[in-house]
Amino acid sequence: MRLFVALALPADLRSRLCALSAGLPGARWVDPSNLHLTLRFIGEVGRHEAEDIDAALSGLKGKRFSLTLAGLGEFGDDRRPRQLWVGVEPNEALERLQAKIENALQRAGLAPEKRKFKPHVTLARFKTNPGERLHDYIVERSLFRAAPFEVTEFTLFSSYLAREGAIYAPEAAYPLL
Ligand code: 3AM
Repeated sequence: MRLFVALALPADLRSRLCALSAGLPGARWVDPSNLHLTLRFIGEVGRHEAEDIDAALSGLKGKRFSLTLAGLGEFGDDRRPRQLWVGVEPNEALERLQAKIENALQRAGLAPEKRKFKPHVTLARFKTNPGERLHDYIVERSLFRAAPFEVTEFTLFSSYLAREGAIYAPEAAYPLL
């Protein structure tokens, strides 16, 4: 199975993000039920490895915290934009949780993640390059700020690539105290 660790988002927040998901030609909007904040991409693993990962994450002790989504940005460059995302206000607790997850996964035998953690919620990927429209879209919504929400758990998701696109399923949730 293909796995990743993420924060699931409350329904009202997903609705709020959904309201942003329009008005950009070439955008392939993420399905509202799929909106999430990735903490660690894991990739394809076998059953035993998945069990080790679950055990490592179950043993992790983390604290609840509040998180606010704000601002928009893109990954990629002007010639080839890859992802449109909503950002996160600076959040030490989130960084700490992510570092603990990274540690736990390395103890479970995974190779270290080399890429720096850039917290974001992907809103869209691109079928074609929207060009200037993408820049305008981001600038027009730059003051976007959602209400803070309480992060009380993190989730191990499986990702299944279906013909209609990715289907994400929560496999296990780990409470924060
Ligand atoms: O959270 P976002 O949407 O940015 O793009 C995939 C998605 O990121 C990313 O993992 C998240 C859950 O699927 N992803 C997919 N393949 C990846 C890979 N090989 C990857 N991230 C890193 N390496």
